[in-house]
Amino acid sequence: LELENDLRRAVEEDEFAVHYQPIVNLQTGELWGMEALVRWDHPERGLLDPDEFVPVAEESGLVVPMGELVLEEACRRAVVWQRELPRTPPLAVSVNLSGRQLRRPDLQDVIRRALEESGLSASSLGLDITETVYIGAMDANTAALDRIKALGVRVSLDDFGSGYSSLSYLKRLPADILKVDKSFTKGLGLEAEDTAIVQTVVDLAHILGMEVVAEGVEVDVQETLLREMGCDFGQGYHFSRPLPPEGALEFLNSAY
Ligand code: G
Ligand code: G
Ligand code: NA
Repeated sequence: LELENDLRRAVEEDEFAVHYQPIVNLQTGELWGMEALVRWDHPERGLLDPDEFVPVAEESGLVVPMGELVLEEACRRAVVWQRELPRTPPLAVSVNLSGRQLRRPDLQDVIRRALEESGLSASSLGLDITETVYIGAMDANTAALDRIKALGVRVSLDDFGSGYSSLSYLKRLPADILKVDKSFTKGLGLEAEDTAIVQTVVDLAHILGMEVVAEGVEVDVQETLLREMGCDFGQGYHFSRPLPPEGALEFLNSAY
């Protein structure tokens, strides 16, 4: 409860920081975009990772105003980066959406406002929803995702394969991108099963018209195998840890 009260204040005072993890185009080697990852700059405890407060934010509903702050910050930041480093295609940014945010009737308005106020083009924004959230209420979530896709933003299914899911939902999933859970990336080149699963997911996603991001790329051999498999994008410590905005700008400068 103390944490919840602290979190309420954090939302009022905007004590959040947003870090950014690069996502790389594996086929060209170019930087493709950045994933926004929230941190809490707690006045006494210092910088906290999401696992220390996102569960409480979820339970209390504070994840809704928190998520709005993160979305607004990420859109503003992406516009600054795109201005400083113009290129084609423009740098993409993606933001995590909680189940609570997805179920809000005003979500479409919140996203539209964040785009308008920042001047970011909808095609530069991606929204990530975790697989377990999606399959928890598939009909309602499909409708919600259709509404936000109508704005022109990209939708990604996050942590694909991490839950007890069935492949049948992919038929109805209105996502542009599948993000393969890092537990599969881990075994690439080491476990024949993981290698086969990732290859199959890449092929299946492509047949269904989606692109694929491999999460948790940590070593060179994983990057090489993923490229050979035709995986579109990679994200992980091999490329970069999540970086504060200044560090992300340095990464951007060095990647261009
Ligand atoms: O940053 P880190 O790698 O520790 O992130 C851990 C998890 O926290 C991520 O998998 C992501 O699902 C969640 N997370 C990070 N940022 C946000 C955010 O802005 N909103 C929500 N709802 N979850 C986030
Ligand atoms: O849940 P989500 O996939 O959105 O969050 C990404 C999480 O994974 C963050 O906590 C981030 O710090 C972590 N992460 C990012 N890259 C790597 C990696 O290469 N290896 C591992 N083990 N974790 C990673
Ligand atoms: Na994510």
